[in-house]
Amino acid sequence: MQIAVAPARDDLDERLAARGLNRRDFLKYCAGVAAAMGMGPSFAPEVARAMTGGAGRRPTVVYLHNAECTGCSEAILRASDPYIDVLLMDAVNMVYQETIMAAAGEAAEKALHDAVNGPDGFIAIVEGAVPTFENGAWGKVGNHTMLETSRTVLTKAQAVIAYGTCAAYGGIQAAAPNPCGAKGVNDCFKEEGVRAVNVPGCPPNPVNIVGLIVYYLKNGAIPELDERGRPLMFFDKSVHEQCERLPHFENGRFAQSFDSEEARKGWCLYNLGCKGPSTYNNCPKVLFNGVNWPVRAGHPCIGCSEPDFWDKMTPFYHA
Ligand code: FSX
Ligand code: SF4
Ligand code: F3S
Repeated sequence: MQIAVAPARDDLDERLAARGLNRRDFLKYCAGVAAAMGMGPSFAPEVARAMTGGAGRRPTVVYLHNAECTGCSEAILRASDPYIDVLLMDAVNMVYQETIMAAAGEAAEKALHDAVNGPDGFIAIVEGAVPTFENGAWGKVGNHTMLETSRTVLTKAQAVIAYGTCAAYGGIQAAAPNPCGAKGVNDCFKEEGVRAVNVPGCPPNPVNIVGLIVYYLKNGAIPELDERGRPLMFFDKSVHEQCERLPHFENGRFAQSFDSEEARKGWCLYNLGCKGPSTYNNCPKVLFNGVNWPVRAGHPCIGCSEPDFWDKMTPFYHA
């Protein structure tokens, strides 16, 4: 289903000033989002326009929380850049988000009901896995099971984004022995017609969901996905291929312990358990908060954006 896109407005400076933001810093952030999307710096003004509502109508967004640690929301809310607030407030109409919304009780329930049954449609973002055993009794919000609410909301959404590895593939809840029958969104609702775009990571990099929403706003459609439902523009390369320690790997220079001089000198962490060669994500290129990523900080990649990484990528350490 397509999302309507209206012509761009051109009052970026005014809209930024209204939020007390500096144009130069904002455009720098937008250039980072453009780079993550595989575009050059000249695309930054397009990103800026989309993020400040210039791409047209503001789609209604419903954001559900299922079984998870809320680290995905935290990654957004604690981001060093304030611009996600801009996106959420200016470019989309976020009507339901259990972590940050002011409404509670019946008012919150009504906001959700109205959005889901409104004439203009909506985008759903899901965080967390869906508990399925015993008819979903293992997870409830507002006295409705997560299974029931997710089914009602996601089957009506124009587009669904599974944000974080738990929503995408089940994550830690689905790790053996998976006592609540947790499943990722597509696994749970594919037969009911739901086709979620997966933005995995535990937590995901917020730049990837910003880039995805910008793409939606500009194109009115979802980008090309890999066989695991992830946008290729963010997940087409392995962590290993983009890693700054790769020259050490290629020359056989492997750190043998975390506290070694070799580890500090930036030698490869493969012998300490690094799963970068079998993990697809853009961490080395995009960085978290534009500052760092696990392997640069001296920690092996544990494969957090891959399905079943708690079972398939363990043990995480070989030290
Ligand atoms: Fe999962 Fe998100 Fe990991 Fe946590 O909610 S992807 S456990 S960072 O927070 O879903
Ligand atoms: Fe690959 Fe990990 Fe070594 Fe980097 S540290 S080169 S990702 S194995
Ligand atoms: Fe996750 Fe590996 Fe990136 S653990 S954060 S995919 S470096």
